[in-house]
Amino acid sequence: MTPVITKAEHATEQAADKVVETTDGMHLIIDALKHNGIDTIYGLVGIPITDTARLAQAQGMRFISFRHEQNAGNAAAIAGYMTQKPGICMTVSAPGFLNGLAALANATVNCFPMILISGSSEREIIDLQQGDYEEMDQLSAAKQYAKAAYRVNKAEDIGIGVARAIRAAVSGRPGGVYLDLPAQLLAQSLDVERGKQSLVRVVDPVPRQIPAPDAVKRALDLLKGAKRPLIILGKGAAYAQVDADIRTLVEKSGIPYLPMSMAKGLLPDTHPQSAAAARSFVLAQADVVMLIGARLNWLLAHGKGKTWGAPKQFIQIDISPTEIDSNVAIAAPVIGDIGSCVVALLTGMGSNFGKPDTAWTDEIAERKNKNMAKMAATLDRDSSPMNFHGALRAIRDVLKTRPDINLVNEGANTLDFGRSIIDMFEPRKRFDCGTWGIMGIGMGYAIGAAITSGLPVVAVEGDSAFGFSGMELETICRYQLPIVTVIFNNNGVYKGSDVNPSGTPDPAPCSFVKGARYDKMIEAFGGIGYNVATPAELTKALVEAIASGKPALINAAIDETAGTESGRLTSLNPQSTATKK
Ligand code: ADP
Ligand code: TPW
Repeated sequence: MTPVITKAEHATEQAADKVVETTDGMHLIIDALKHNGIDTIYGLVGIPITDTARLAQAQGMRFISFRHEQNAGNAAAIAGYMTQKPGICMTVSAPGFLNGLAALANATVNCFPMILISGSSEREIIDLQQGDYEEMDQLSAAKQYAKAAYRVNKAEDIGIGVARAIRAAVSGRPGGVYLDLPAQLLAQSLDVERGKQSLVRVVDPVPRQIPAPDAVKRALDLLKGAKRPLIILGKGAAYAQVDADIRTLVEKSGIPYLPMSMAKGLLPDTHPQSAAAARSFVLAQADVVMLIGARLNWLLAHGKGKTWGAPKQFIQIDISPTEIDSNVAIAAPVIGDIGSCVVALLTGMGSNFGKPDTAWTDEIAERKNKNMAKMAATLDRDSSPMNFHGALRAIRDVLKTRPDINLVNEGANTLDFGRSIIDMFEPRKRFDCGTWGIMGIGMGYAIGAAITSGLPVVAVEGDSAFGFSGMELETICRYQLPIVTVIFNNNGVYKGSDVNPSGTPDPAPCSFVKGARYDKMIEAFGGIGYNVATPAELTKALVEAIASGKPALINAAIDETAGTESGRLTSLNPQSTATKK
C-alpha cells in the first residue's frame, strides 16, 4: 500500500528507531478502490476532495475532471452499465453532492451500478445546523434516491465501507450507492499496517442466482402452449453480458423478439426474427410474452390497455422478485440472473422445441415488409430544408459501416426517430434517455463510453437536449476524446416555430436563438466544427470527423417546423389527457 506518510517529525531523537508509519483516510479510499480493481474516477474537485483527486492520479488511477457533477455522475453510471463494475463519481459537499445526486437517482432508476462518493462537512456542526461551509445532511438526502447509502466515520472502516458500497451497487438489481466521507475522515491517520489489514476485496460481487426448476418448467410449459409468442429484450438483458446465450435462446425458439431501445444490437437489428418494424402489431397480437430484463413500466404501456390488445400471459425473467406483478399479473415469473435463467431455459427446451406457427411469423414478416418499405420511401425523400429523416438516414448509413462505434441519443423527435431509424449491430453500444426519458445524459454518457471502451462515440443530440450538458465539450477537448457530437438544430425545444401569443417581446417557451452555430462552441476549445444543411454535407462531415479521431461537433440545421411537440409522447401532455377524458 503506497505511498505512506512517514511521521518522522513525531519521533523524538531518543526514539528515532521507533518511527511510526501512518497512512490516512485519503490514501485509504484510493487504496480501497484500487484493491477492488477500480481504475477510474469521474468527478469535480473542491474542498474537501481536491487532494484526493490529485492523489488518485498520482497513484495511477484516471481522474476524469468534469465541468458539472451531473455529467460526471452520468459518465460513471454508463461506465457501470458497460462493465458491471460500479462507476465512481466523486464530488464536493452540498451543492456538488446535489448535482451528482441527480445522476445517482437516474442510475438507480435505470438499474446501473454506480457509487457517488461525496466529501461532507463536520457532523457536529451539521447536526446542530450551525452553518458550516457547504453544510448539508447528505446521507439523509441520498437515502431516498439511492439503492443504498453509507457514511464512514473512522479511517479503519474505509475498506469495509467501500466493500459494502461495491456489493450494494452490483449485486441483485444493480443501482446507485452513496458513500459519505466527512472531511475529517480524509485527514484521519492510521497505522499503516492496520490500514493495510482494513482493506477488503469483495469476493464474488455479482453472485449467480439460479432460478428454481419449477419456475423454469412453468415458463416453458406456457411457451409451448403459445400460438403467438413474443420475446421482449430489455437493457437488463444487455447488461447481463450473456449475449451468445440470449441469441441461442431466440434462434432456437424461433420466437419473434422486440428489443427495448438500449437492448438494440444485443442481436443485430437486421436479424430476421426482429419484430421491431411491426412493434404495434406484435404487442397487440401476441398471446404469450416473455420479458427478459425489461420492466412493464410506461415504456411498455404498463402491460395493458390498447397497446396490448387482447389479454395475454406473461413470463418475466428478472433478478428482482418484487418487480413481478408490478403492473399486471405475471403468469410465470423466473427469478434469477439472466445468464443462469437463459441457460436453464435452453436446457429445459431440449433439442426438439417446437417453433412458433408460421401463420404468426408470416403475418409479422408481411407487416414488417410493408412498414419497412414505407419507412424507406420516407427516408429516401430528400426534403429541403433537411428534416429529421434526411439527417438520420445520413447518420444511419455511416454508422452501418462502423458497428463498433458507440451511439448516444437524446432529444424528443431526435430520440424517437433515431431509435427506429439507426440500426445497431453490437450489444451495449446504444445509450439514451432510458427509463426516465431524461434530458442531459448526452455528454456525460459520451465521455463515459469513450473512456470505458476506448472507441469512438457519435452523440446524436436535439439542440435542447445538448444544452443540458454542453459545457463538457471543453472536457472532451481537454482529454482529446474521439467524440463526434451531432446537433439536430431546429431552433428550439421539439421545434423552433413556437410563438409568444401575448405580443410581448419575450421569446416563446420552446424557442431558441435562430440559426445558432453550435459548431463555434467546440472551436473555442480547439475541436473541429462543421456546419451542414443537407444530408450529403452531413455524411461528408461525419465520415471526416470520425476518421480524424478528434473531438468534433456538427451543427446540422433541421427544418424548424419538422418536429412534433414531445416527439411521440404528445398524448402524455396534460392538455391531451384532458381532451381524451
Ligand atoms: P428497459 O428499459 O430496456 O425495458 P428496464 O430498465 O425497464 O429495461 O429493466 C431492466 C430489468 O433488468 C430490471 O427489472 C432489472 O431488475 C433487471 N436486471 C438487471 N440486471 C439483471 C441481471 N443480471 N439478471 C436479471 N435481471 C436483471
Ligand atoms: C431533465 C422535458 C423532453 S424532450 C426535451 C425536453 C426539454 C427537449 C426536446 O427538444 P430537443 O429535441 O432536444 O431539441 P427535438 O428532437 O424534439 O428537437 N428536463 C429534463 N428531462 C426532460 N425530459 C425534460 C426536461 C423534455
